[in-house]
Amino acid sequence: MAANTAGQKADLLIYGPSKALIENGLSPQFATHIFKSLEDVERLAPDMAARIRGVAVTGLVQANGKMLARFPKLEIVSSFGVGYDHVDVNYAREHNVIVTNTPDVLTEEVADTALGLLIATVREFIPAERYVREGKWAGGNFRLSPGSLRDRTVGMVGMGRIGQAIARRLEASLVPVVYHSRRPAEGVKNRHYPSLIEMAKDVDTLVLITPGGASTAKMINAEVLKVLGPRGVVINVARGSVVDEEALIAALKDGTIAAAGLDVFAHEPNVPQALRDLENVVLLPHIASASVATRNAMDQLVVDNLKAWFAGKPPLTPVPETPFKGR
Ligand code: NAP
Ligand code: 8YV
Repeated sequence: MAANTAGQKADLLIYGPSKALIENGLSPQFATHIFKSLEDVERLAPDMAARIRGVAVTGLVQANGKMLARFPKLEIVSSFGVGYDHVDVNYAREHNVIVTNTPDVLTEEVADTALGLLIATVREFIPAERYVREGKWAGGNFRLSPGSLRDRTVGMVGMGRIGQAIARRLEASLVPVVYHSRRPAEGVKNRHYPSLIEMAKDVDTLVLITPGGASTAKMINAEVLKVLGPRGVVINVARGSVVDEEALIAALKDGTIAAAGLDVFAHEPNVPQALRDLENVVLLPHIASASVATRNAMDQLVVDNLKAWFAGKPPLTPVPETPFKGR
C-alpha cells in the first residue's frame, strides 16, 4: 500500500537524472528521496535506506546488487527504458524484488530512428547536408552515394518488439529482411538464422536491436564484420556492448566493411576519438527514443508501475526475469 497502517507514505528512492514528470508524479503519494548518482546513494544514511520500499531508476545509472542490497525492505525497482541491463535482475529475483521496464511505448519511435539512421548512413545525408551549409552546392553537385537501399538485404540481430517494427518499415521500403535471434520469433515469417555468422555471410547490412548484457556482449566481432564484407553496413540501436568497438573501428578504417550508423556506444557518453575521426560513420547521442512525447510516455510508465504496485495491484510491465506471481 502507498501508506502503511499508521498512515505514513511509502518511502521511494528516485535514482538517476532529474525527471520532473517522475518526481511530480510520485511526490504527492510517496515520501520521495532523490539521488542522482551511485556515489550519492552510497551516502544515504542506513536508517533512511532501511525505509526504502521502491526505487524509480530514471535513466541509464547502475542499479547493481551492492547498491540494491542497501535497501532490505525493497519490493520493486521501476526502471526507465525498455533495456534494463543496468539493473541487477539476478539480485532482484533472488530477493523477491520485482523489476519493471518501459516496453511498447517507445517501439515505433525507436524503429523510426533505426530506419532514419540506416538511410542517413547508406545515402550519406550528413556530409550532403554539410555540403549545402558550407555553400559548396553552387560549385557543383554533391557526389553520388555509392550505397543504396535498393540492392540491400538486411539481417536483423534481434527480432522482438522493436526489431519487428523496424522490419515492417524495411519491408514497406521493399528491402528484404532476415533475422538472427536465439529462438524463432513467434508469428514472424522472415527467414530465421540460428547462427549469426551464417546470416552475416548472406546479407550486407546488420541492424542490431537486442538487449545488452552478458549474452550479447561483443557479439558483433571481427569475424562477423569480415564475413559481412566490403559493402557491409552496421546499424546499432541496441547497446554499445553488443559490438566490439575496437574491431568495428578497425573494420571501418581498413574497408573490411563500408559504413556504420551508431546510436549507442561502449562507454557513453564518451565516444572514441578514432570513431569521431571517421567519415564513414554516422554518430548519434543515444536518441532513438528521445522525442518529448515518447520520453513522457516512458516516464509515466515508471510512475504508473510504482503506483499500481503500492495500490496493491500487479505491476504493469514486469521484466521476464521477475514475473509477478501474486503477493
Ligand atoms: P525484446 O522485444 O525483448 O526483443 C529482444 C530481441 O533480442 C528478441 O528477438 C530476442 O530473441 C533477441 N535476443 C535477446 N538476446 C539475444 C542473444 N543473446 N542473441 C541473439 N538475440 C538475442 O526487446 P525490444 O523491446 O525489441 O528492445 C530490444 C533492445 O533494444 C532493448 O533491450 C535495448 O537494449 C535496445 N533499445 C535501445 C534504444 C536506444 O535508445 N538506442 C531504445 C530502445 C531499446 P531471443 O530471446 O529469442 O534471442
Ligand atoms: C533510453 C533505451 O534512452 O529504452 C532503452 O532501452 O536505451 C532508451 O530508450 C535509455 O534508457 C536512456 O535512458
